[in-house]
Amino acid sequence: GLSDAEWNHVLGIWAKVEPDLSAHGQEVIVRLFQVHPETQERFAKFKNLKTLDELKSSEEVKKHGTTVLTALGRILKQKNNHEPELKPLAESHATKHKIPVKYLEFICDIIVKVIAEKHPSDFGADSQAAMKKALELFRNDMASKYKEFGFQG
Ligand code: HE6
Repeated sequence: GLSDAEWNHVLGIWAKVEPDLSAHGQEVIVRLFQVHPETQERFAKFKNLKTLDELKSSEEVKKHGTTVLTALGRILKQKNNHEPELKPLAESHATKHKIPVKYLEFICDIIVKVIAEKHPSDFGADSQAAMKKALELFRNDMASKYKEFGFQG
């Protein structure tokens, strides 16, 4: 797990993200689809978006980015006790969407990069290290829940 100091870093930077959650979420989803196009194919509703311009101007993409970061923020705020929030997310992503753990790693890396770009002076080395650790914990726990739902990830 993370120390109290590490959680303070994580929740401190998250408090800077939250006032503009939808812009962060939009950037994360657009970047995910650009860098890892195979992830976009998992979304029936985004198959029609072909160009970067279309992705950037899609209200649906923005809305989905907000949904994803809202769910992630709720999990981070539980610190090490995220089981009740994590379980339904793991269930839907394992059994319904069938999203490999590798894709979770992709999005987590992008989240760190987007926060670093948008908050250069508030997201120092300690803070970045803490966020990476929290996202690793999230992914590892998603992976073990996946297995409980019979998905090898
Ligand atoms: Fe997904 N997702 N997701 N997801 N998701 C979500 C929260 C998805 C995610 C990583 C989702 C995904 C494919 C997520 C999804 C629907 C992810 C919520 C709250 C919902 C919802 O309630 O609609 C992470 C890290 C978090 C917190 C891929 C690919 C990745 C990497 C759908 C295809 C699909 C869907 O609804 O179809």
